[in-house]
Amino acid sequence: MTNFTSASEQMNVETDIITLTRFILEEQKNFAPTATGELTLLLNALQFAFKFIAHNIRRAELINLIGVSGSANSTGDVQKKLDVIGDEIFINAMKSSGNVKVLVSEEQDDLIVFEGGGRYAVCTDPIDGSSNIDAGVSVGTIFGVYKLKDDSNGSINDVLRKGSEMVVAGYTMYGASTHLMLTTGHGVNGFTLDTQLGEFILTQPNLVIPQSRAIYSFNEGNSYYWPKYVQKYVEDLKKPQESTGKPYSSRYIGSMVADVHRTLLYGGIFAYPADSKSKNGKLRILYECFPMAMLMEQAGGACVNDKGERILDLLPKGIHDKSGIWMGSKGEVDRFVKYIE
Ligand code: P6P
Repeated sequence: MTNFTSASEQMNVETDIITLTRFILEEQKNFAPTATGELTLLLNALQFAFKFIAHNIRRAELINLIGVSGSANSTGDVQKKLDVIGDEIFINAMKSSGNVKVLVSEEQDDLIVFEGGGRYAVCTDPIDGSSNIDAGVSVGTIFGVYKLKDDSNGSINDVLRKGSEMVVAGYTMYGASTHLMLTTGHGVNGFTLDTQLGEFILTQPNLVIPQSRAIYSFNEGNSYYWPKYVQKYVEDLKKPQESTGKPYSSRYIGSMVADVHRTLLYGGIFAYPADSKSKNGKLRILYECFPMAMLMEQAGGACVNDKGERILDLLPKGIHDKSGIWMGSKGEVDRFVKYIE
């Protein structure tokens, strides 16, 4: 048998790429052969929302750069904030999918219950970190999905549930390129948007977070308000470590999606502690803490609150409830938990 070298190999062209659409269908076949396909349709509606938001973010940056933005554009229309654009795109994509019954958005005070069918509830921060966008910092959409309770026609009881009941979670980060990190409960897979193809392509299959890494990511501007045990923990990170003779590195972007993305890929620990100023912390349980916690655990990491309790076991009482959060490499989270009084 002569060695067959395909033309594409000779031209170094990948001819068997896995798109997100193909990946979702294969997941359905592998893990839910008897599924109705509703979740697959929902994931495709999510995919469209990410593509459209990415398109608008790229456009918004261009518009800002050419100075049309301000409070109104050249034709006098009020310039919509990116948060509002992202929220409207998301609401319309979920509503038109016909598979979403309940939607919780950071931008909406109240729950949205759509007319018609739909067996899923989606919790989202449509554009997290948007205050950073003018500085060119990556922002992102964070999302988590619950399947409606069997006896439910869509109510707040479908989302005031433990994070461990989420069936899908992830984020899409809009930066130099658009990255989607997704879990459906079978590990974490990373996709990159090919803007020419208009497809998310599988680029980081079965992503696993390093077990430990000497990187910490907190806003130390709040350290005056931190409990003593947190201050002690961080102080010890700043000393030369026995194992390496070097202190930890500090990395903080101030956009959760960007900080979590780096932590997933490189390892380390990201935290937004609850403290005497913020009381329950700043990050929202349903659409920031839970989705990121599910991703971290599915990637082999860990995620706890300031008492060391597993974030996914928390039960929110309100759709915008907050929690302190510590997440990342299991070795790093375990080290933090030892300091809790
Ligand atoms: P601080 C962005 O506004 C955000 O909600 C998260 O994306 C980010 O992790 C956090 O707030 C940053 O907050 O207080 O450090 O600026």
